[in-house]
Amino acid sequence: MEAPPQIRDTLDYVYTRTPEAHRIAVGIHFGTLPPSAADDREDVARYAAYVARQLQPRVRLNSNSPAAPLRMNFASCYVQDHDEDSHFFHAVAGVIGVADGVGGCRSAGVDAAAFSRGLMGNAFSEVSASDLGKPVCPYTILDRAYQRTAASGTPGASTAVIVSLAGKALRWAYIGDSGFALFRDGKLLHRSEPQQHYFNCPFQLFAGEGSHRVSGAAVGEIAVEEGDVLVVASDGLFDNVFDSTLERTVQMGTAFNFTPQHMADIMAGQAHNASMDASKDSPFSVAAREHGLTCTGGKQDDITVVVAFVESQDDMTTDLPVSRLRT
Ligand SMILES: [Mn+2]
Repeated sequence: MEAPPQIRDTLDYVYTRTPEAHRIAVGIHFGTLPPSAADDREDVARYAAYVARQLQPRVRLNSNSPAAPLRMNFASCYVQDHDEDSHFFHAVAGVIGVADGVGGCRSAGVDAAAFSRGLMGNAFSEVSASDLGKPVCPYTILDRAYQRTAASGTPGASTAVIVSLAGKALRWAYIGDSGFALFRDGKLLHRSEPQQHYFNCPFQLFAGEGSHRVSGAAVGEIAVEEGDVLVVASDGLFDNVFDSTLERTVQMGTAFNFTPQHMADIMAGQAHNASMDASKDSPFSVAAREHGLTCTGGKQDDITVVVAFVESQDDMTTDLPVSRLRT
């Protein structure tokens, strides 16, 4: 399997700094090993277990300054298929958005990327125009972005998720199966539950008469700590990569001091690998069979991955990243 070009720098970094067992354990073996070679290697399993043990319990560097304010250090990776995903992160406000244009519109001759791009472009400008000293409410941002996108007559439909860091809490609002996963000490702590009408038909936002579909958004918040790892992504990630693999990647990445960019690239690469592999099960194929469908392999799709490390604002070792809008 060829690796997508945008992740090759990260692969070079990882290949020169990690043992082979690490790469196999995380599922990074683009073009070098058949995926099946990784399955039964005892050294790989032992190695993965060793790394996982090192992370528990985590040494809490900020234990003597629990009041230190938090910030997020982000990066994103996008591997396109039909190029209908869109995303942003706003570094100062601490807000991430991911939207996934609904491909079903394509057959009707509609630009299936229009609504997702409109949503994220409008959400980014809403965040930029907000009082950056104050916490951002994801529901409000999603609602305003939806109103503006719908009012401009934008065609198509989209799922969307907005996540913000407000003090010590992570807040979210999402529609459909764009979502997020939060990891602490290398373990999945919280994961969004996709909203769908029926299998493979997610809730979605679109302009329509008298509609106000943002009111159906799932909203919530959870306390975060320094060292937590947040992954916000389209279903191109979550349908192709099992939570257990994401956990292993977070564990290995922590052990080897991956940056958010490394982690986002590796996760997107894993999803791309799985999406092109017709022989191995994916979360999508497992779910499809539970719904009585015949299905194996991954699901080809746009893959958007935004990774954010929750850091202490006292940690001056890294500059805050530059905000990004990808429409
Ligand atoms: Mn998708």
